Amino acid sequence: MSDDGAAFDEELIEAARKRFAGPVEFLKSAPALEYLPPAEMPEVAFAGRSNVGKSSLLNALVGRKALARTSVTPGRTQELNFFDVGDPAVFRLVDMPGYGFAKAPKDVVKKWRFLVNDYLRGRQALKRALVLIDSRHGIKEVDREVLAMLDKAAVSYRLVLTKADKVKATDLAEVLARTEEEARKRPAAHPQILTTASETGMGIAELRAAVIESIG
Ligand SMILES: Nc1nc2c(ncn2[C@@H]2O[C@H](COP(=O)(O)OP(=O)(O)O)[C@@H](O)[C@H]2O)c(=O)[nH]1
Ligand SMILES: [Mg+2]
Repeated sequence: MSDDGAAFDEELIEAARKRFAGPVEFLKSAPALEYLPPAEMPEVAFAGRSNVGKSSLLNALVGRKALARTSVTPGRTQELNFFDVGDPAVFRLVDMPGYGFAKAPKDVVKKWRFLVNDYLRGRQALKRALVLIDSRHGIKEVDREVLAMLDKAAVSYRLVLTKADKVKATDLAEVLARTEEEARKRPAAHPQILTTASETGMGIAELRAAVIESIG
């Protein structure tokens, strides 16, 4: 089992903490490609199955209760949400619409695929995607479709386990090992997995560092 904390030095952890303690502001929602903001600074995108804990993780990242809305009705937010970090902004966080919700109508799934594919392809500003995986479930088939999209678009991504507080240590070690093994086989995946829990703050400092590291 890897020690994720060891992957980032103290200086980076501290710089990341400071950066996220500063201003983070909602910029805009893009329901379609023509509404994307200009690609004028680096972007780091967050993706994951609906209910994976993405909104909670974004809120924990910036230390706020309500930057991103938690538990809105799945499928309601079929848009990319952009947040400016820093004032003046130095990079952007992109909250991608959740996928894989059970009752999604076909046209919604199709719209998701088009929007995400359009965004991923040829977005120079996109430095890395963080793909969230529920610690209780590990990588699912629907996640693999998204990972395949990222591999194909050659977008560098890192897998992040969420809700680690919900599983026993032995199960967590097992899901981490399985996830690492799969990441090693995927061309655009970072080999190191982050383990997080918004609920307890586990791995949040490292996640901040991973974001800062990815924008270079
Ligand atoms: N125990 C625990 N619950 C979490 C954690 N993160 C999110 N949740 C819960 O999981 C549900 C879905 O979270 P949300 O952030 O809305 O997921 P999203 O649909 O991916 O944005 C909510 O009920 C959260 O309170 C976590 O780290 N630990
Ligand atoms: Mg959400």
